[in-house]
Amino acid sequence: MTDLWQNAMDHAVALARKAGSLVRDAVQNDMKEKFPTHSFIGEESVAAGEPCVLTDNPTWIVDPVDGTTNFVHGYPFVAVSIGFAVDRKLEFGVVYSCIEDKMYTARKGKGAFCNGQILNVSDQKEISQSIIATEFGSNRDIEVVDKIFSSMRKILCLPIHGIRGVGTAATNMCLVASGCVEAYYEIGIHCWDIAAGAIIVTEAGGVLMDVDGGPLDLMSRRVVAANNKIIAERIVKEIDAFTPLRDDASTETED
Ligand code: LIP
Repeated sequence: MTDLWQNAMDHAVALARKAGSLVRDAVQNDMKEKFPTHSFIGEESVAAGEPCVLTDNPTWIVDPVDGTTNFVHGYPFVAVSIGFAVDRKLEFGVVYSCIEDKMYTARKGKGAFCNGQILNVSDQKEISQSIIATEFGSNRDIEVVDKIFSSMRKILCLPIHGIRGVGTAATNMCLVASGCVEAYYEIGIHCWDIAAGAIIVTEAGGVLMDVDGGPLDLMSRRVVAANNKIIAERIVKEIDAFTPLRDDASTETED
């Protein structure tokens, strides 16, 4: 019996690996062939030592598997996240929540959609009636963990209706765009986790900002995405902000 389950698990791991590499190849290689003059920022390419710098050149910002931990454990929220920026501004975003088979899309000035249905953020203005999404992230440094808990504690006790998080930043942002949660915030994410979701949120009528209330900086690894400014600014007041190493820290170029 033990061997039988071990076989099943080995099969699941092999299947997951196959699916992951299919997605990776499709997203990265196909795009490089089709748009050879475009720039490319992706989780895997940056891990392989390629630069992570946003220039005016048309740039694909891609996470083939957002929710890697979910993917490995079979937790059913995994997304393909593809953002596209020109002149450092997002033009469109596509997030495919694979297990749910939900295709979220948004193009600048043209609205946001899920499987073709238009998306609108929630119209809730009362923080006490809101659900807020966030994540614990992957940093296990005790000071960082304390700040994450302290922010959550303060936000929970405002009070709010609840805290949620599905383990993928891209999907959390699409849930803001869908009106299911009022806001999502996180410190420690990367540009490829949030680029596509960012334009999906704004095209659904939402707002983006930094965790200190300033404008969102895609490379800063900090984000607040909310249905409106009132909710976003209320959350910002409770966040114990910290500053992770920027995504472009080692590759910054002069303008
Ligand atoms: C993950 C995010 C998740 C966040 C993790 C990580 P990955 O992306 O989507 O929400 O909490 O810190 O960045 O690594 O699965 O692509």
